[in-house]
Amino acid sequence: FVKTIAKDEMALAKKLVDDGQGHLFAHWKNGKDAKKIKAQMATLMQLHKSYPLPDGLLSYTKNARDLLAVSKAGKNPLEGWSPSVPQGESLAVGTPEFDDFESLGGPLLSKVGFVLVAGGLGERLGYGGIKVELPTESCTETCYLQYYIETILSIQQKHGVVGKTHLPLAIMVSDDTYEKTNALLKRNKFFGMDKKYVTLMKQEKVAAISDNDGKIAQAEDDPYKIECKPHGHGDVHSLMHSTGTAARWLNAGLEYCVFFQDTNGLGFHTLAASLGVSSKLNLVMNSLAIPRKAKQAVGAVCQLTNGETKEERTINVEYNQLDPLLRATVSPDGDVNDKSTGFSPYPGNINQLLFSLKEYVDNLKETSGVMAEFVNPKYADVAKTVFKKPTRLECMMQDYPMVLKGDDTKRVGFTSVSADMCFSPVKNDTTAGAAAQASGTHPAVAFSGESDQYNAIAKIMRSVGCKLQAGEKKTFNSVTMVTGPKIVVKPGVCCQPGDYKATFAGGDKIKITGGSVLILKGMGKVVFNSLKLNGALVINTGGLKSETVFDNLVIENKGWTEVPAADGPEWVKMRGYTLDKTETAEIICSHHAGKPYKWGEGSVGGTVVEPVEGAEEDPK
Ligand code: UGB
Repeated sequence: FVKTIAKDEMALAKKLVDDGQGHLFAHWKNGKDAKKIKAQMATLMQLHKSYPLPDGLLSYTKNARDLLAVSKAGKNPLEGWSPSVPQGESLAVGTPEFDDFESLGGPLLSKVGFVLVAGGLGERLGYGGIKVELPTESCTETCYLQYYIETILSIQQKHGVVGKTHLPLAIMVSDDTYEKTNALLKRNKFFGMDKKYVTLMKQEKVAAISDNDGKIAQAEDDPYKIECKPHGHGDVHSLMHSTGTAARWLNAGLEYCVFFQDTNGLGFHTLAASLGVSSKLNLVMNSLAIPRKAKQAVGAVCQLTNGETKEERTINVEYNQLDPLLRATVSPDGDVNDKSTGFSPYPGNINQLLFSLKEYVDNLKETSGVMAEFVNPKYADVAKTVFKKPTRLECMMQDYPMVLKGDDTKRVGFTSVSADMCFSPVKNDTTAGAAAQASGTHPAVAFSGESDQYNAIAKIMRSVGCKLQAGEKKTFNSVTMVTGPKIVVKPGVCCQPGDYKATFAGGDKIKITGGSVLILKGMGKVVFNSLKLNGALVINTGGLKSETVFDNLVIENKGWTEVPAADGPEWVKMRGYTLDKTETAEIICSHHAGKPYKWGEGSVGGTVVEPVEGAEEDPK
């Protein structure tokens, strides 16, 4: 085969044979199938080079053998460790404590780099495209990626930036998501973001393993093809290192970076407050968390103390490992609620992670960002010698505290906020979502993601005194949610809960019925001293220079309602409804020579109203 494959490929093939992978080459026949042999070696080289340890594929198969031996022996990886509640803050929106942390973190917003992990295919959701292209809600049909970028741009425009840089966004993609993510960005001109500040980092797959000896799996129908599988979101740390992204951000003057998931429309309401907690507690890693119900299928953030070495680690313990750990140590009843609170004492991990950038970059230099791996084979026999199908090693981004050293191990904590304010992912298809809701857990479908977004804004508005009626509960695709009032406030108008007080200054003079729709777009400043809304109102607040004060606005029209929809685009079918926009009042604010525009008295039905004078620049 000397003529067919390159020198370095031959060297790798020899090493693999010594590693017990002779089966990968057993079908080769000299002088035949040169093209297929080349393609197979290209895949093996790629797997070899992309694995972030020095011996590449050989390190991978060694790790696989070690972890599979532990799994076969049924050893508990947490043996010897005892859990307790870690340091952190539990906060509620609308309390002085939340406001204090938000004020402390507010000035740090302009020092954050954003990291979106979007390499997952979303198999549980069963959507044909990429998840970040899905609309967050049906009122404005803003997709997730646009929503994230709008948030970053709004923070940048309102809070300024450090030095000469812009607030950057890094997106981890995979073979499954790269092309569509890139095309979505290009088609939409990066949603207004300067493309210089968007970095796409591609994670590579790893080889599937077919037995306890770490044998690399071949595709069933073609021995020249290597079966490959995703390695998990833990790859994001080695990519932040190998692409130089984390170091570049630190050099540009940023101080924090936040990691977030592909479909969570609530993730950023708590960013300033979390930054406040990170700053006050001097944390290197801060997990945004939710109060966790015992046995809920989310991991628990625990402080683990080793009985022998007294070593301490604050880390996520996955829910399936938590119950046995608690039974073996501090709680004979296992994973149960604290009677006084009705919740598990351990905060629930939602995988939104805030890092202090300096320590992060220092640690990446030492560890290259390589996370500890785990393996989860499904065995076909009791002796655990045969797998039902090939398995692979995986790693998770929340396992980062395992690679911390020295005092940094003590600087890990959490910020817990109720889930309705910070976590509503879209992960399940309609059948799984309905089953989840029937069993008492959150459905995590497109309809719930949408309703939770409206309800979170309504909750913030109520916390500043506004009188909002609760909307009707409706059922679509067997999932039931409160559907109103439907309120969308673009981050350019209000980004953090603390911004709402000034916007809805009238407090209880803001009255909105449960079936109403209120949409505030743009980047302008608006102040409502009084608003009565029964219908649909869309206000384009204009650009940064616009300032409009509504003293007494009364809107009464037929508004918008859901109508069941079994057909249409995939994102509509996932919800089971579409919006009938029957009648809308629309106001377009513009800039009035530096003076706030006073709306004064005004009663509007379903017409389009434009305060004239002063052209407004497009916010983007
Ligand atoms: N992701 C990648 O970018 N690459 C990958 O290889 C895999 C995923 P899932 P998961 O939210 O309740 C996590 O699949 O892994 C991205 C936590 O581990 O939606 O099952 C993917 O695109 C768990 O502790 O979640 O579980 C997405 O953006 C709990 O917090 C993100 O990673 C759980 O999320 C999450 O991927 C949860």
